[in-house]
Amino acid sequence: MNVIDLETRFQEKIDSDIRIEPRDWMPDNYRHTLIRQIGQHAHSEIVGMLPEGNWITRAPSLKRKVALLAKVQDEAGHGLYLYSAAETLGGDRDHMFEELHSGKAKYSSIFNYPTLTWADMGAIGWLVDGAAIQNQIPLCRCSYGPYARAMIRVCKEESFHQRQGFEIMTVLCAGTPIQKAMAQDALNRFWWPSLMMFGPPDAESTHTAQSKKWGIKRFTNDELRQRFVDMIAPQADHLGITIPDPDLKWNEETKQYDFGEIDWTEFWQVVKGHGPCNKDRIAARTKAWEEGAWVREAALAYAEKQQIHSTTKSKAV
Ligand code: BYC
Repeated sequence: MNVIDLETRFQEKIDSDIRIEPRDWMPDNYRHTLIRQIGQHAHSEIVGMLPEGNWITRAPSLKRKVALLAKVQDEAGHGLYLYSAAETLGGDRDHMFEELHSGKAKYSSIFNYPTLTWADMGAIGWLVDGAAIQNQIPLCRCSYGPYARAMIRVCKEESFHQRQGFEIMTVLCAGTPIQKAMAQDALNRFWWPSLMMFGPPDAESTHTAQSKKWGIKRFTNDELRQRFVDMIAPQADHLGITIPDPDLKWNEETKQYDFGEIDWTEFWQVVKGHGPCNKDRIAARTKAWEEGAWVREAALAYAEKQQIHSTTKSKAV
């Protein structure tokens, strides 16, 4: 079969909602697009542990500490599933780490903002995990099997995280005036960066059209961003805090919220490595990688020893 026939058959499978599995034929660019997106997603989970990890020792009670610790551990787990999913496509894990540490690989812009108060843990759970769910639920129907299956468990855990964040915000908003002000301040700082998580506007998105054709993305960046605004606006009303956007208002005709212009210059600055915490995040990951070298060496030595042991045993049988 020639490449054109293979591509036609591949697209027919996608159009009939038949999953693509690791051993199936796929166009090179489909493979590269997935390795890129899954790799960036994995890095986002791993770097995403840092702003929250910053608060584990300062969580206000044992209960809060345990819950935050579990959330950060879940994120490590998501990163590991995702690196494994990228490996099923031929992605090389060490190479992906090298790209992260050299600043070449992207990860979500949101994690380059600092977490200044405990209320930021509420805002991240509520908004950042809320945005992650909007973006990732459609990925459970992604055309590539291992990515779609990984997303099912990730989404279950993310929705638990979002509830946890909303509960922190609920307690703060029902607390003292100072606590409520902290919640408002966290919303003020995380609102616009959360909207940026969905990526550039559709008109400027380089990959959306092809990724939709291939069933990797089911919705555009702007469609998902709009759903997020529509979900969060009533929740902010319920909490009694104000979204920092004077243009945000319900539109009776479209049955959606209209909202203000996003600062795309800020977005691209952060994506290109010039956000408030980019350098700290990369430095923290590089340090962890270097300090973990002995663990990787020990695990490798153990695996090699086990392999020699099982080969000798099977020869004896
Ligand atoms: N930040 O053509 P576009 C999480 C890049 S983790 C940085 O629209 P695409 C969580 C984009 O990569 C959240 N870069 O791209 C973890 C592309 O650059 P390249 C992460 C961004 O791929 C812990 C260029 O801009 N979620 O949820 O079609 C705790 C053009 O964009 C960003 C995922 O990764 C950004 N915000 O769409 C809590 C989900 N946006 O590669 C929560 C999976 C865009 O050409 N990923 N760029 O150099 C996706 O769904 C898609 O990759 C995106 C972007 C919607 C993010």
